[in-house]
Amino acid sequence: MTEISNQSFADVRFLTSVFDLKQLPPQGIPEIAFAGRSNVGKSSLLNCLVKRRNLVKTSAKPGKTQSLNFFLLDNSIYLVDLPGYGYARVSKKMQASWQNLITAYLETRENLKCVVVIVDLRHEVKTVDLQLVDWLRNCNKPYLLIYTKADKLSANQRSKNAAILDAGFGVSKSNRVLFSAKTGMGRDNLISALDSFIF
Ligand SMILES: Nc1nc2c(ncn2[C@@H]2O[C@H](COP(=O)(O)OP(=O)(O)OP(=O)(O)O)[C@@H](O)[C@H]2O)c(=O)[nH]1
Ligand SMILES: [Mg+2]
Repeated sequence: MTEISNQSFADVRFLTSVFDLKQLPPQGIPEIAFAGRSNVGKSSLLNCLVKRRNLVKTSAKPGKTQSLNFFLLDNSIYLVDLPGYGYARVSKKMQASWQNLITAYLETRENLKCVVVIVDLRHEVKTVDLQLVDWLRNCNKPYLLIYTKADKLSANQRSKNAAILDAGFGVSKSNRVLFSAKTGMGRDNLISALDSFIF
């Protein structure tokens, strides 16, 4: 079995972009999906996790990732970068079609071991994020909350904001990770949390 904590990340590659459920790769190996609002830093977190600067395309403009992008780690784990939700400047029709695709994907994918829900540590709980977390709870889907962009706050402000988010989402410290893709803060905690979901 492959533990993420044992990875050198020498073998990680882009596999495929999925725009339609029919295009999903076979389910023989565990899968971890990365979800969150547009521009929150999903793709950056993935790059940081696999120690690549530009494996996953990131952008200062929201709405960069528009399909389910599958990456293959050591031929043994799928990492899936999801399109961001809640970006008002994408047409309603586009938003609805992404939402349908993401929901259908999350509902049907049996090898999905964990949905990593990424939120911005600087912001209060957003309704769309809470809706996703509640929906995952109702479907009994394992999830992990990440509070990212921690580098943008002082240590003091970090703990204050984290406590507010903990209360808003109804999670304890052990169910979330403070993270920064910029400094790598929280990367080790993220990896051990993911390993606990895979096994
Ligand atoms: N300071 C700081 N900036 C970050 C961090 N994570 C992401 N960013 C910046 O936030 C912006 C968006 O990052 P992406 O990783 O493209 O965000 P995304 O969630 O994949 O966005 P979409 O694909 O559009 O939904 C980029 O300008 C990143 O450099 C972080 O931890 N710290
Ligand atoms: Mg992205």
